[in-house]
Amino acid sequence: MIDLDKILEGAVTAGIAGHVRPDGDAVGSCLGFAGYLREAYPGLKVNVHLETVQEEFRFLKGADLVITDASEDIAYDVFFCLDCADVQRLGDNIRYFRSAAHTVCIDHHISNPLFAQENLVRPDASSTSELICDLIPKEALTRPVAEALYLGIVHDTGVFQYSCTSSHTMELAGKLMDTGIDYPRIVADTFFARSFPQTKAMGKVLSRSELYLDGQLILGSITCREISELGLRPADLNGIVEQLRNTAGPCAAAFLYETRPSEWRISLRTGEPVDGAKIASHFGGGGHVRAAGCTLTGTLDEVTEKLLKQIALQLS
Ligand SMILES: [Mn+2]
Repeated sequence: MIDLDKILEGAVTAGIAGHVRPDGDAVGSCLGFAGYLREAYPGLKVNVHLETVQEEFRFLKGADLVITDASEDIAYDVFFCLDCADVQRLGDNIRYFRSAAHTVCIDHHISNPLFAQENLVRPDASSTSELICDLIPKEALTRPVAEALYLGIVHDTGVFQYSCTSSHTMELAGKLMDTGIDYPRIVADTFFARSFPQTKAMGKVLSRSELYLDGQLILGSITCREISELGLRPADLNGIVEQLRNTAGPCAAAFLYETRPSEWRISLRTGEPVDGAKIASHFGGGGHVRAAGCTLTGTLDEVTEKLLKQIALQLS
């Protein structure tokens, strides 16, 4: 564990940032942590930097204060980098990491190279939100902080479903529930709810999905043109790879979405014997054994071919 009192001793400003295309865990851990620091260290000026905050997360306390453009020159006394498997995942906010006097990384990705001056990296934690919850004295947990952390844990565990969920995760989630948060609403409105265009996008991907490698891989894709025709952004495609993975038979699911012409983001969800993190890091990406991602360039056929080759290596 890191010692927050020691890290923040004498500090006047603290910056917190999560990864690009922030997901529930990135947003939840950043806002939960910021909420706690603002309450526990009243003299400290705390800023949160995130590329964007999705509509469904904006009810969280402090979401309206998030700085989304990285144009301002700020040199923080302490800069916390949350849920980032590597420093590049900070995107444009990397400038605040570079200019900070002291840097701290809090993360749960197994591929994390411990890139900050101080690192709290635990691959056995379900989420960065779980790590933040561990850091905070439980008697200091307030409802707004608990809402943010519960949201983050819910998103990274697939509502306590994935194998990253431990009994410790459940204990912490129980402590968060005890603050009186509306947990059914958090799950329904931020995890399961989809807009109509999102439902259409999911239908498109699922109906065109194909089996490869003797039925051991299911693969679905959508082009950037189709994404923009539906009025969606790549961030709106969460949940599709999990639906592919629900298919009985294949031990791996891949969802390919084109972020700009000929650039494909690949989301992997895998079961034994396929190690998604290994495949993703082969292509310069990262993630977890069961959930990982990377970016490849080329035509859909070329990208699919490259991916199949790597998965086939693990199956043989
Ligand atoms: Mn995470």
